[in-house]
Amino acid sequence: MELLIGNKNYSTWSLRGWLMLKAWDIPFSEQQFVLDTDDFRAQLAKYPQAAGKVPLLIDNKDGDELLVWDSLAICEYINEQYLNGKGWPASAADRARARSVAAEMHSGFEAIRNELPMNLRARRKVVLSEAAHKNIARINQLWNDLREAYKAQGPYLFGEFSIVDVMFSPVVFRFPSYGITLDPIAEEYAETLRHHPAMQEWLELSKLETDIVNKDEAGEDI
Ligand SMILES: N[C@@H](CCC(=O)N[C@@H](CS)C(=O)NCC(=O)O)C(=O)O
Repeated sequence: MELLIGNKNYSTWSLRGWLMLKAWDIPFSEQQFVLDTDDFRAQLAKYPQAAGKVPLLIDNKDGDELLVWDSLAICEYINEQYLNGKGWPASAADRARARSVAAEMHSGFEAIRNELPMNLRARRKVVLSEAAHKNIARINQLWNDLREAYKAQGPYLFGEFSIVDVMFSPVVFRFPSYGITLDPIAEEYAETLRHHPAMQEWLELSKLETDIVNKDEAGEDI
């Protein structure tokens, strides 16, 4: 399999696709492009049936090239084809809850996305809107509630590492850049996810990058 991704410093959606494969040790090769450049657009234009965005997963199966775009679709595909369903919790009730949380993350939190772009190398001060404060409070509440409910089963949101953690992976990387801390239980979870070996690998690789993507630079240096 091949995964097309953007800059590790900035590309939240790329991180999800990459983490989904890395966390479960699924072999793949990666091609990385610099976001917001002509080269990026030209490379993605080679796959007209996809969305022109990263991550884009290409699975070469029996001579056929299967394209999967959109980070959540990639998670579902990997879960179904390579993990025998292990990407979601085991019980139907927990799966329903996990899918609700993953979908809420995937389709919402617009204010955080706009005002706190992932920028791993930055340490910045930002003035947040009320909508962003509400997004942060909702995440704080979700993480506290889930940790409370599943703490006996492991350190992640549903106990064992799952697609829900993959979906929140960029969020735990975003907050330290802007000095945002949560309640102790939620913060402990964020720290656990940041220290997952695959997250640390992404972070280390991001430090080798020097490209600047202006639209993802927010706030003032501290
Ligand atoms: N819903 C998509 C969003 C993907 C997305 O917006 N990717 C950004 C990179 S973080 C991108 O490719 N932007 C390039 C562009 O829009 O030209 C997903 O979940 O994968």
